[in-house]
Amino acid sequence: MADYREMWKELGMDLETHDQLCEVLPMAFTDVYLSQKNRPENMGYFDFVVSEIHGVRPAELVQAQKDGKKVFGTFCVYVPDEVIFAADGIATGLCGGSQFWVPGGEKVLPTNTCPLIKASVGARLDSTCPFFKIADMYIGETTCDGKKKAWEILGEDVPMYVMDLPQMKRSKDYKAWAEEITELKNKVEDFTGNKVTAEKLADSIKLINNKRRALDRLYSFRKNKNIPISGKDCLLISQIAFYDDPTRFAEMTNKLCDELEKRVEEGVSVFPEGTKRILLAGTPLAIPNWKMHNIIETSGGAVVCEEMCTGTRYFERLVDETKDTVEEQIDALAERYMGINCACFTPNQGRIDDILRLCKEYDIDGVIDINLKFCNLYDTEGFLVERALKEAGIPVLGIETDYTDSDVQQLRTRVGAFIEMLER
Ligand code: BJ8
Repeated sequence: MADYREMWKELGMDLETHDQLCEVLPMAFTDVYLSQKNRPENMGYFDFVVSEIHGVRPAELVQAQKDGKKVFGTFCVYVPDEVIFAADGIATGLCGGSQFWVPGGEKVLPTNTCPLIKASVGARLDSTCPFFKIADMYIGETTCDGKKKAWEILGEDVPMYVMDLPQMKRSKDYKAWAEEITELKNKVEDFTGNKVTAEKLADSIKLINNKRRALDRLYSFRKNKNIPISGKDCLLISQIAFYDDPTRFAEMTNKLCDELEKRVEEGVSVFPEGTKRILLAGTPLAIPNWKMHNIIETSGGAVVCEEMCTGTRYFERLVDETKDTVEEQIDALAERYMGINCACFTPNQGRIDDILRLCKEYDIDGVIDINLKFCNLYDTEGFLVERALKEAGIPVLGIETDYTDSDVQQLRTRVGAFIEMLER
């Protein structure tokens, strides 16, 4: 990584502790990623972004702030980035995916909080992540209890705005979410000093839809019998999607897709014939959480789809681009975002239908249902998900894990045995 110490210092980061993170991350990346054979050449861009993870994009954000822009940190795929970009703001995902930050979160949160929340709070309070220091405002949401309470703690440290997400999907809930999006628009307009016009919102709807189209295209190649890209690489791209510049991200993902198109024509696969096709369902895998993909893909499986927020929940379905008043555009946003099926909704049959549909589309041999430890929502919903899969005759393995490496050997044994029993 180039030298960004001056920037980190100016951001008020704890440089000494941050150095420790900078030492371990490249090793983990080399072990998990660079050891793969026959990777697409155009993964080079994404490798570069990760190798400079705390440098290159943060430097762009700092420059944007010097040019008068505001940066908004988000934690959930229900928060509509379109509104932020339409006010000339920049949205960046902030979810923490490293055990490195968990002890910092545990200083203020109960131990039995999910690692994603603990890592996110720890990254901010310990000042060891530039993204958390750069964001001028955080946008939280009322999804799970852990997050709701974490916002109150983070809100003492940084301006925090919380969107009230409905927990059911009746027509009045769609209306309520449209109202919340309108209030977000007002807040963002106040904070940036920029008006969200219909023209600007139309542009940002296209901007974010293009990112979704690129990811959808990427995922479509994984439906092939010959799989031209590993699940690990696709996960990395999904994770980068949350914080990279959206225009450049879509461009680089499409460039990679052009290469994958050729690979498919030539019948290139990064996995040997007969490798079992796995769908991962469940809680999100925030960067740099590559643990499960690495275990599966070094145990005779190929991850070909993630029914996760770092996966299909992030990009499936576009926002209607044909509306031309702000009010109609906000309704279109509400419609698209309320179509996401997170376990925080009740009832949530839509998510089970999604998983069954994805199993068909991606020709799945087995599903691994992953739950981040202490996520009560996905853990409880796991019962219904796993029952539906069994009824459909699709083998499923439920796994609960966290960000530590302490269960890797045990998981390897369980995943290995599961893949072994899958028939083709
Ligand atoms: S839309 S999955 S990003 S809420 S894993 S913090 S739910 S205790 S991350 Fe999520 Fe939005 Fe839903 Fe997606 Fe809470 Fe569960 Fe932790 Fe979670």
